[in-house]
Amino acid sequence: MTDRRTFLRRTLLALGGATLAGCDRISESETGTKVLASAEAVTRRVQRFLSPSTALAKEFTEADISPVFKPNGSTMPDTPAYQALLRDGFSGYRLEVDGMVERPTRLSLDELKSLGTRTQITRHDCVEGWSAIGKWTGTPLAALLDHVGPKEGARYVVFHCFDNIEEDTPYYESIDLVEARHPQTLLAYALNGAPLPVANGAPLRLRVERQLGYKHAKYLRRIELVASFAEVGEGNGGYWEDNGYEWYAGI
Ligand SMILES: Nc1nc2c(c(=O)[nH]1)N[C@H]1C(S)=C(S)[C@@H](COP(=O)(O)O)O[C@H]1N2
Ligand SMILES: [Mo]
Repeated sequence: MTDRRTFLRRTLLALGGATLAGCDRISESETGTKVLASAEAVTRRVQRFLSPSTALAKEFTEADISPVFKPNGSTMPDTPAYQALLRDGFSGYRLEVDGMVERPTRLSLDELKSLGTRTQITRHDCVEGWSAIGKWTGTPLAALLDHVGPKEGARYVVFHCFDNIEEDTPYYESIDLVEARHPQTLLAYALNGAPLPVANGAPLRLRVERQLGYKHAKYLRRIELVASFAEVGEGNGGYWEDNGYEWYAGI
């Protein structure tokens, strides 16, 4: 039994690797895009097989917490909407939740907190080659999904942010509903026991612990449920994905 599983895992890994190795060559052709998309689907399935959708990312102890949690990307959104909220200490903040949901809503931070809360100490890995361990407190995204009721056919959760990462280009990200319902996927409002600092995404940011840093959208403005993210941004599921990064950024 163990041998068969090991064999199956190795085969799947090899298959995923082989498919991906051809990426550079095939991406130039028009069909390349489709092949690439399916290669990524293979990676995702292989990864889900190796670590099932319920597997937890490693959690650490208080002693492991990094003295400084390095801020990266946007660290002070300069949009008027964000600046106005910041001036009032985010008292006027409402998270918008809409798209393919039964009960679209706008929630204050207190209303969000009342849906449930969880604290976890995890390691954040950025593609730029640095990591940091932090203690995050937030509302499980699953609890919010239960509150709004995804409609039949909804497949992805899109996170729209307050910051323009380039002039007139807002940061955004997306994950699928499996990742969204994972117990460690949080809408975090605190870091290391204090309200989330502006540099790290105040007042609310995503934690999606089994994926790389750029998936963890900061400065959440609006959460939208969709059947496909083809119509959002440039259609690849996130700002960095529109610039060539992979949509599924499993660690
Ligand atoms: N809205 C928004 N979210 C973002 C980014 C950003 O520039 N804007 N940068 C991403 C990247 S690349 C990383 S590594 C993390 C950094 O989170 P931190 O600033 O708390 O370290 O946020 C991610 N989420
Ligand atoms: Mo990053």
